[in-house]
Amino acid sequence: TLGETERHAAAAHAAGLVEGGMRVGLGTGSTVAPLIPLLAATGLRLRCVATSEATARAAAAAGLVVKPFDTLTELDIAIDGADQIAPGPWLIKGGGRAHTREKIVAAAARRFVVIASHEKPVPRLTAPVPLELHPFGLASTLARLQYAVPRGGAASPDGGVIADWTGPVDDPAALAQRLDAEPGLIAHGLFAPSLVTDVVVATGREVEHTRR
Ligand code: DER
Repeated sequence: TLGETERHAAAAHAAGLVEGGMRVGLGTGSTVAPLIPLLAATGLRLRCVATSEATARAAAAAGLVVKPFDTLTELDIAIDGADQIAPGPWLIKGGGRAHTREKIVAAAARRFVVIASHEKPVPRLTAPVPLELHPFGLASTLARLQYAVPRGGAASPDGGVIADWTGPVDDPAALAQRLDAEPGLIAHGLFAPSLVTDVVVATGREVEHTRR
């Protein structure tokens, strides 16, 4: 399908940025999925950390060396998808419930490369913004964040409750600041421009790579 072609093209472009010996952060989701076999096929000696159990399993199955999450203090490169990419670039991530580890990995990486198919760039971010809320005090957190709606389903592997901010996202910086001030919040899915070094968007087979 067009989506598969675009996800593969973006992933293949990002795989070309990875060099032997690198410490690589692997994101989570369907755009990262084709990246994993492509990285394995390079035969390069890599040390990877995964942002979810699903990614860890896929990477190990492909023959990549996956290290425990916190054994690597700094990463040379991290590659991940996004739900939405707005000018800045501001991202919304967390559709796959992995944004807490994804943000930690993005922040630990010297280079954070976002890979996306053509529908991800948007003129402005819109709800939902994924949240991970601490289970302790959940009721009081939800009372304060009146737009936060628990998503249901399994808790995050880190024990948090996945919820979604359904309110306005007109000013992502202001919303990120408000969410960061919430004691019961573990992480939110707004990724600020300071985290992102490269955006790789595929439209058909055409890849546009924007570096900051
Ligand atoms: O949940 C996540 O953060 C994913 O990385 C998401 O933002 C992108 O998932 P996709 O590549 O399946 O669209």
